[in-house]
Parts: sequence; C-alpha cells; structure tokens
Amino acid sequence: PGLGKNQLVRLWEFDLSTSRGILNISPEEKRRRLEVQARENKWHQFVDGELILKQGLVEKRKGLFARRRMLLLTTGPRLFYVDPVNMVLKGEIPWSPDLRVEAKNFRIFLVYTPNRTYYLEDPQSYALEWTRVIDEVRIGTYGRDTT
Ligand code: 4IP
Repeated sequence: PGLGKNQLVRLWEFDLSTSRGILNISPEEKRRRLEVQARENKWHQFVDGELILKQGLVEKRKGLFARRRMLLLTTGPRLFYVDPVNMVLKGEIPWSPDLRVEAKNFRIFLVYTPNRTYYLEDPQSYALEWTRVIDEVRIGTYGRDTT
C-alpha cells in the first residue's frame, strides 16, 4: 500500500521537530520518498524530479487580484506554483541566498526576492509553518545569516 500523503507530511513534520533538519536525509531515504511521491502525489509531475518538502494551496496576490495556486517547496531548493484547476505550472519563485520570508499574521506571508516580493495568503492559516520551513531550507542551503 505504501505511505499516504498525510503520512508523508507527518514524516516531514518529524524531521522539522528534530535536530536532523529537513534537508538532512540519506540518499536512500530520498530515493524511497521520491518513489512514493512519483506514485502517489499528483503534483509530482510539476517539480522537475525534486522531492516535495511542503505543499499547500495559497492565494498569490499580484496587483488587484489573487490567484489560487498550489505552492510546492522542494529540494534544490525550488518553489513552484501550479494552477490547481487547469493543472498547469504557472511559475517559480526564484531562490537565492538573498531570499527572505516573513509572516505578517497567521494567514499572510511574504517572500522577498531581489526583484520581487511575493504576497501569499494561506486560507488555512499555516503561514507560520510556511515561513518556518522556507527559513529552515534557506539556512540549510546557504547557511545562517550572520549580518
Ligand atoms: C496575473 O494576473 C496573475 O496574477 C499571474 O499569476 C501573474 O504572474 C501575472 O503577473 C498577473 O498579471 P491576472 O491573472 O489577473 O491577469 P500566475 O502566473 O500564477 O497566473 P506571475 O506568475 O508572475 O505571478 P505578471 O506581471 O508576471 O504577468
């Protein structure tokens, strides 16, 4: 039967709650999770073979309007967003050592990149969790900011 989506999510929550770190998994473990993801996660087709670390529906605001998007944080690190109605990859938030994330409240979080600030809203109020995971991936990839 394999692992369900919720079990996978819980596995990652376990990683987050320990000192192990979200990116610190063995190659076999990564291979195993990728295998499950390819088989059971319908968003797998959009992530360029990367392992999904966190996924969730958000409203991405640009100008006056917001678009509902499936936000996919993966190894790499990468941050993809997909139109969940038409099942089309719409874009990617570019990663760099300068990327920063900030929660405004339980719903709204901002992702700062050198050329654009992304306004994101989690209708389920998991904004703090998003910022925590993105920050952990940032620090795990580029190191802790000392400035
Ligand atoms: C669109 O607004 C959507 O918000 C697009 O998001 C966004 O592209 C466009 O910004 C913006 O003009 P309307 O749908 O109301 O026209 P998405 O790509 O998720 O559909 P990105 O991807 O860049 O946020 P521009 O400036 O990128 O075109």
